[in-house]
Amino acid sequence: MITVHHLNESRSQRILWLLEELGVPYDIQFYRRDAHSRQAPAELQQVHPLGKSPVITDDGRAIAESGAIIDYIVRHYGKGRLRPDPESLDYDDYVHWLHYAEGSASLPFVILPIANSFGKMATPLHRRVDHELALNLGYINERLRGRDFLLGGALTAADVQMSFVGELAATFTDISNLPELAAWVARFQARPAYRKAIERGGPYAYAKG
Ligand SMILES: N[C@@H](CCC(=O)N[C@@H](CS)C(=O)NCC(=O)O)C(=O)O
Repeated sequence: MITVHHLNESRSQRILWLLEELGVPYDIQFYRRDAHSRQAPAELQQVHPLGKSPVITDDGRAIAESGAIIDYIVRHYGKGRLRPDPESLDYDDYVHWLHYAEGSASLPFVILPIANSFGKMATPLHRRVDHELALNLGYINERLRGRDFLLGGALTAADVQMSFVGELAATFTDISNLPELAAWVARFQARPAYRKAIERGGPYAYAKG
């Protein structure tokens, strides 16, 4: 059975959500962030050398990186669900969103708190971060125009992977001028499987409502 090594208030929440959407049984091993530094406890390094979350273990193997974990779960347990046909053009888009989430879209959110901690000294950095946020969030908003989910009318695992970016945007930026993005976050957060994953994973500040 899959074990999700789950750090509170973290990207591993979306792995719990994916497993709930697929109805795949799983165990959770809980880890708590240090209250001051927000870092993961050292025990997580015994599961995977990077010591980050999410990590899953399955059949004696540890798999790290959200995108790789999502791809693994969909391939091994999805039975063709939550992804387009691999022979279709949509599949290329699906792979784009799976990689884009952590490859580019989340980067300005990693830099933002660092820039904030430098105060006025970081003004040039802030300008760049603001530019990247506007560029990336605008791109996601446009993609969602006329679509309920990133690939069209139905949720795919690409939405699950991108959900953390949407939640960071809704939490740390003003998305009132990005109505498609705001509606998408509200739409996926209302799903029963999403709510169930929070019941199992514990408090999650990025969940609204
Ligand atoms: N790109 C990685 C990011 C992993 C990551 O940085 N996870 C954060 C939680 S959201 C973490 O473990 N932070 C605690 C730490 O760095 O000690 C992924 O998507 O899996």
